[in-house]
Amino acid sequence: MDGKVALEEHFAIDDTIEDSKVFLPGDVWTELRARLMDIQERRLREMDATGIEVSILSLNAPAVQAIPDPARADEIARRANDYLADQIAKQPGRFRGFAALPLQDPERAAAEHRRCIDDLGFVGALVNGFSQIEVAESAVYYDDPSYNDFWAEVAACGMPFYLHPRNPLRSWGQIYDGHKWLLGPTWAFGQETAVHALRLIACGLFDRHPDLQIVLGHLGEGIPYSLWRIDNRNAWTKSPHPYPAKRQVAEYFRENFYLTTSGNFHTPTMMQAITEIGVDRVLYSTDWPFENMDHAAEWFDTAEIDEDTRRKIGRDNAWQLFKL
Ligand code: GRE
Ligand code: ZN
Repeated sequence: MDGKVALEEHFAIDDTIEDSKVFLPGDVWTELRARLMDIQERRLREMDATGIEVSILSLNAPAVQAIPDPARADEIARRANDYLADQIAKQPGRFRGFAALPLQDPERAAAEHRRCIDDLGFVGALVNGFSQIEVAESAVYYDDPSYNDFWAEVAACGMPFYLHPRNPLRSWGQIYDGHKWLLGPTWAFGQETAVHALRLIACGLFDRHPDLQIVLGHLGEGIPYSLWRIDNRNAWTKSPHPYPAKRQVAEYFRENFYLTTSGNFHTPTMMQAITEIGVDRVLYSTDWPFENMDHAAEWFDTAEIDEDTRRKIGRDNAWQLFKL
């Protein structure tokens, strides 16, 4: 299918490139490094070859979220965002941008968000999970009340917020001890991000901002498969553990979330996502350069779905959501 839009597509700058090395070291690193640092050459050729008209680009992970010093996090976020804006200006018809945000300081993050949308023309933000703040051994999630004003700013600007994975801190990841293979995209990314998304739902964020839209990759980080159980566990007890939000988790999930196909090129999983959240809330993505654009396209372009559905997921939903 031609004219696709893809929105979990990463690049790196010198200050952040090393963050990606732990995931694919050794021989593959040379290749991954080159893929991450390139924007105008191979990336564009791959987009042409796989029918992607527009890529919405975002910084690699965890990058800014893993810089405990708030001033330094702000500096790197601004540097990455300025670099991205320059790159987009070379191919404005093919590239758009998501802001990297220094959430170590909610006020700075809100200001950078505003700058990226208003001055740089970005179409939203992509944040790599929790932020480490002041000390490396910290993990702050964005349901914390200190982010109330930040979220008000994001909601007011009307552009989506992509909650992208990162690994748990090593000191908090005992469950993975001796099973390093489960870290990253195999399992830990999804678990970490799904819990963060559920925290946002439960804290009442979407009661305060009913129009706020969150994007999750990887066809929903496992949530669609668990959605019914999240709301219906121990249904015989009249009041299981309460949370501040007013409604059931599934209601927010269906009104405040979009899911992308990044790194999850499997039709039954996509059908499950469509069944739970609706065809208007699923968006094509690849997760380049960690996944291949040709693997994504060969799957998606021939998946057994009707052409209306392919068009919506491949292009129209994103076109509308990001006001392209
Ligand atoms: C990603 O950011 O999407 C990613 C990584 C590392 C490994 C795989 C992956 O940062 O998808
Ligand atoms: Zn990704």
